[in-house]
This record gives sequence, C-alpha cells and structure tokens, in this order.
Amino acid sequence: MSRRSFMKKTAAAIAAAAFPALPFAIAQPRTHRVEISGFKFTPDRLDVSVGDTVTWINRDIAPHTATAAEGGWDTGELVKGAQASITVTADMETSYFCAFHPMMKARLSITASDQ
Ligand SMILES: [Cu+2]
Repeated sequence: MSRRSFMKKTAAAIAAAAFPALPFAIAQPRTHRVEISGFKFTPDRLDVSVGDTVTWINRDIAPHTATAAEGGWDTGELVKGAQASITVTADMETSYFCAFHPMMKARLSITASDQ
C-alpha cells in the first residue's frame, strides 16, 4: 500500500470513528431551476427544503414574474433571458403566480425535515 493511500484510509477511519452514525443526514442546500416558457412554470410543483435556492429563468419574449400569492416574496419583472433567485425559508408562501398573467400558477412544496 502506498503511503498516500494509507493516509487516505487512515483519514477515513478516523472520520468514521469520530462521527459514528450521525443521527441525522446533513443535507446540503440545493439549487432548483424553474423555467418559464410558453406562459408556464416548469416544473409547476417543486419539492424544496429550507435553505435551498430556487432560480426562475424566463425563456419567453413576454416578461413574467414569480410572485407569492399573498405577496410575501417576488422575483420582480423578469424580461426574456433574465433570472432571479429566492432562498427557501420555513415560513415562506408556497403558492405563486405571475403578476402579469395571473392564470400562470405554480407551487413549491417545502419539506422541513432538516429542522
Ligand atoms: Cu407572466
């Protein structure tokens, strides 16, 4: 065994001993992408966790927004090719629509399993 691979194995063994079976999984925040195209949010149902980031990108020529149903958050106007991101919080509104085209509706589904 090379010294390098011995060191690698040793480090792994130390880590395993120092952190035996963590009682919870440490979830890394993820970035989700919602495409706005053809006057639709895709996907229109998105599973997210607290701490994740959701990025909306407008592929249409028409401007759109992603605006919380009760106005709690808003990407503001997104012209063609523009994008905006929102960080998921535990108490944020999950239903949203386009302020310019209120028939465009979508929803986030927040899983708060990691606290
Ligand atoms: Cu719109």
